[in-house]
Amino acid sequence: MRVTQVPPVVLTIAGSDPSGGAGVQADLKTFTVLGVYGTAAITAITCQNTKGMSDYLPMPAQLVAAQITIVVEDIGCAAAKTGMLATAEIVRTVAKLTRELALSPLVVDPILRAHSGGTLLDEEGLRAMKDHLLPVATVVTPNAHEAAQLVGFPVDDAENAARAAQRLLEMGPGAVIIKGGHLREDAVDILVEAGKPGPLFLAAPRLEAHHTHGTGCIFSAALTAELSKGLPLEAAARRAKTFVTEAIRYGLALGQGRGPANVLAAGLMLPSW
Ligand code: PXL
Repeated sequence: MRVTQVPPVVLTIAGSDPSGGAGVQADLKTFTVLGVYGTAAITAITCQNTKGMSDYLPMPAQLVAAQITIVVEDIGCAAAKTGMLATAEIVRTVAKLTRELALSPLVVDPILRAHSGGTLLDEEGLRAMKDHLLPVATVVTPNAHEAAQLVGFPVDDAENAARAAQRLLEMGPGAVIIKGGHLREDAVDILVEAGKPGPLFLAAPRLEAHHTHGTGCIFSAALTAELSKGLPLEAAARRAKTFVTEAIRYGLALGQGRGPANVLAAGLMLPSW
């Protein structure tokens, strides 16, 4: 008899990007390349390509809840992440289900705006994120712009990013990683963890890259995949950073705008994972 070992099951709760570079599509590709089994609850259908987003339709919150529940009750969940949540009601529903279904570890990628500028979560959603979702997150992974909106002061260098990370930690998540891609200097990520001395600075050279569509989603998906394998947070964060750096280095010149970062190349560059 052949015995097949099953990989860890991971869940993404995020929006669909039909161009395949960000959102649920990026998450599932990243999960697959990193050797975990991806499941997905869709929060919104976006209409976008490499040039920008023209429209989106949020799903009813109860349909998001039903997707999560039917999957997790059947095949379980070794780790989960949230991406675009679209409405305050979806944010509150996901927070409630996180408690009820004991979704853990939970990576919260607090998507607020599209790269092209459109709002993906409004003011009420931001409030719900702070009040309900951050307190149940294992780790929250904002970029500098998202961190600034969450804390209410500018975040544009390592010093104020470290202060913002500490402020976000006080909102209740187990840890905070502020991604350095939008800071003025090197692409240094800042990690603070509750109960540990910090902050920790995770450095990487800044790449002159154009094809970067989906990098935020790829980082948080890779982090979720590595956490699902049982890695401690710092080790998982270092791997996720290396993974997304390689995906950016080999970004794909697809479409007429910003092409997608390349998770397949990243997986091939890091085969021992
Ligand atoms: O990169 C943020 C993001 C996340 N999820 C979806 C998106 C975008 C940006 O456009 O479309 C579905």
